[in-house]
Amino acid sequence: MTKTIEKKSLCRICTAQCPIVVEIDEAGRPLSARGDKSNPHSEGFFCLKGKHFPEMHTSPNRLRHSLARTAEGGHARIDPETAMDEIAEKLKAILDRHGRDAVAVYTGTLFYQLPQTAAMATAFMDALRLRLRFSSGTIDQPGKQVAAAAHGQWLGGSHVFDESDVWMLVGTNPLVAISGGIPHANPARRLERGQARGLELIVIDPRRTETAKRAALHLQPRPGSDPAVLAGILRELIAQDLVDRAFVAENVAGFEILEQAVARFTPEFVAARANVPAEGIRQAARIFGGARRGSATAGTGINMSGWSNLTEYLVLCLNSITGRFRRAGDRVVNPGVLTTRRDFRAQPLPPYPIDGYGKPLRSRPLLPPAVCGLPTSALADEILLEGEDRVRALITIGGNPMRAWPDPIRTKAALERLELHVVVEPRWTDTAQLADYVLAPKLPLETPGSTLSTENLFTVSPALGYSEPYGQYAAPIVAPPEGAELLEDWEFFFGLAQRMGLALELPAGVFPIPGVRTPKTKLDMQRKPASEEVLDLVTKGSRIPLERLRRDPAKVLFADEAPVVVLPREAGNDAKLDVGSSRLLGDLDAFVAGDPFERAGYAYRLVSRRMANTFNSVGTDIDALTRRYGTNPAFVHPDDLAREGLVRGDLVRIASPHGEIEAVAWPDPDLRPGLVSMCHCWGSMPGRSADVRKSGVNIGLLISVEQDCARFSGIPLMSAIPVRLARAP
Ligand SMILES: Nc1nc2c(c(=O)[nH]1)N[C@H]1C(S)=C(S)[C@@H](COP(=O)(O)OP(=O)(O)OC[C@H]3O[C@@H](n4cnc5c(=O)[nH]c(N)nc54)[C@H](O)[C@@H]3O)O[C@H]1N2
Ligand SMILES: Nc1nc2c(c(=O)[nH]1)N[C@H]1C(S)=C(S)[C@@H](COP(=O)(O)OP(=O)(O)OC[C@H]3O[C@@H](n4cnc5c(=O)[nH]c(N)nc54)[C@H](O)[C@@H]3O)O[C@H]1N2
Ligand code: SF4
Ligand SMILES: [Mo]
Repeated sequence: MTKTIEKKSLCRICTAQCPIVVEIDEAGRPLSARGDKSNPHSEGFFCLKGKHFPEMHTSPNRLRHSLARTAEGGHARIDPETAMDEIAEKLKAILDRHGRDAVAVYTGTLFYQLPQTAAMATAFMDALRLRLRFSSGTIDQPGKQVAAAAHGQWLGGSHVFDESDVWMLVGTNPLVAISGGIPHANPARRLERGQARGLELIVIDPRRTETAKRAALHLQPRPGSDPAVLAGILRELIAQDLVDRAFVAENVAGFEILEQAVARFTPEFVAARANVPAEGIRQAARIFGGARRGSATAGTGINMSGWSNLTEYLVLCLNSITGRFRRAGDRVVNPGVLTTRRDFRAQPLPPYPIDGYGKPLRSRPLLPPAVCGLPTSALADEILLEGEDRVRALITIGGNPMRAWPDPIRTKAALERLELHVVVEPRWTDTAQLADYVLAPKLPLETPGSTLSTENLFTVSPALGYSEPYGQYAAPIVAPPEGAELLEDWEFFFGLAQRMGLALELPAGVFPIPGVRTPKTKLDMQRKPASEEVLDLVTKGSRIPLERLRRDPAKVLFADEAPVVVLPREAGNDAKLDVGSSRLLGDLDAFVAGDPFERAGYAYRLVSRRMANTFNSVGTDIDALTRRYGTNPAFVHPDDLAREGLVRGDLVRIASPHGEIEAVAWPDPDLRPGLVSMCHCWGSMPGRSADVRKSGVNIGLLISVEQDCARFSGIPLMSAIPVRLARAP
């Protein structure tokens, strides 16, 4: 028997960042992982993906060195220093010739798991004064930033799950996505404990999800009809006198406007539009408004089904008119561990502009850049649209555009058109295969890390981030594979900056904190800092110094520190939250006028969903993770399958007004009839023949980036897509 040792770390596949124990063999190779049962925050929680996280470090498919495109069109090994020399020179030439708008950066989901990289890349883009920054955020939940801008944010913090007696989840399935909504660490157990305490869970989802099955009330609306459901609940809260009048009088503007805007959403009207029982709307209001503490929060489902901004805004209104916030003198449950030390105050950050942040993209003249960032759905067009000032160079990091961006045919054409595409990526993805340079990074077990990214998620929405003062440092515990020549992701940005003569100022944190000035550090560009140093700078000014976490890795909870309480409103401050934003509530008129996404001849709607064992495109190439279905099946209600003459395993042709795919049919009795539910980020390169039973299919082929895109963010219709089904010939 070979001897193995065990070391602790954090899984970095998804934002749950579960504490894990990694088994390492005599040669220092990580073999497998399990949840860390001794960790008081997660209590051993982890998932099957996490078990295979170490293998991603040793997999023969992992890129062990960087690659550059050859004159013949293939790729050949290049050492990273030479690659950076060449890339810096090419970037400089493009910038000199065409200006800064010829260069764009796309940061994907994995990017935000790497605090040092997020900070260094931001410093690099700032130093370049780079305007064209795109992220996966605008094809995810961009309505959150839009709604927060229109509504304002409460600087005292919201109620957290563990203390709440009601919780409402709209278009999110945290028991599978483990992505917030219910705190990441062990959401099922937290829910169980909450319910034992009396918490009532309300879920609004057209699918009877793993989370919905445990709800006190599950409303299963037609997809895309959430504005009706939420407006109906708001109206009932007011009708049943469940509004926190004192909180509203002091802190909320626009109440009468909201009251008027939702007046037409009687339970009967909602029942007809959303196809949920009228009594369910009354009951939801009774449960939500009757509780003392709680929150409503939303996920990708409602952001992708056409009414992203409006729905997220109505969710915020629900929380505000019921006063679901911490008040002066309340103890702050999580004052932060690794994030910048800050005050909590019982006052709002007042609304700020939704859009008008610079000039519109060439390809989207009617879409002024908004607070959620530039529309990633438009990036392919920015590359393709002819003109002197088109995008010619792209840096992609922590993302996989060929799988993730809507309309992969257009994406492929765009990526092929680029003069320079640099991809920082550990796998030989479809995207990497189209790149000019692929820089192979070290992976998390090989580099120092921390929980900062996930902690920082509180800035994105209430009910995200950690619900207790938890923080952890993760030391590098293994060396990269023998013979590998790898850089840490952040080193690439530092290396480019050095070569381009840029002076970098490194910001602390991963996402900016509303109302807080982030500490910044000027870097000595002559000397590359050590990774640990960068981590120190990224956590500079934190409430608990990172050094304490390094010194005592067993201590990960800091509830015993001096309590932090919410301060009273500053004298003379009369800021208010706004629940009467005409720019957002105006969408209710368009909504009432009819369903703009309906198309004659397309009887079904395809809704988005996540599968438990893969994370976006990560894991779709690992047998142990794809075994259950082998593919991303098209889940359909058994009655619908029967009507279409299909049985499990048949190939079904799914057509939208934009495109067509073939998928493997799979019965799902938990689905509302009339729907197809499918997971994204599968499939193969467009134009290459592949077996959908093995490679799956890219549902982005059904999505148009030109039609049915939301205001402000440009997020396309990625759920509730009208489709028709037919047996594949
Ligand atoms: N295992 C796993 N975990 C993941 C991911 C993964 O791929 N796999 N991806 C990660 C990422 S990038 C993200 S952003 C998060 C997302 O986390 P979530 O937002 O929780 O994602 P889903 O689990 O897809 O849940 C979305 C739900 O919305 C429902 N839905 C679809 N259309 C509508 C609609 O019109 N109205 C309503 N009310 N509901 C609708 C779907 O049925 C689905 O249950 O998950 C993260 N976690
Ligand atoms: N049709 C449809 N499309 C969707 C969605 C949907 O529901 N339906 N969901 C959308 C959502 S919510 C999102 S967030 C996007 C996801 O969009 P992306 O973020 O673009 O896609 P991912 O597959 O998550 O890409 C992550 C990449 O990071 C790489 N990676 C892993 N570890 C590291 C590392 O340490 N360093 C570096 N540099 N790279 C690493 C992985 O190998 C992977 O290729 O997709 C969106 N697309
Ligand atoms: S939920 Fe699974 S994939 Fe996500 S961090 Fe935990 S173990 Fe890793
Ligand atoms: Mo996402």
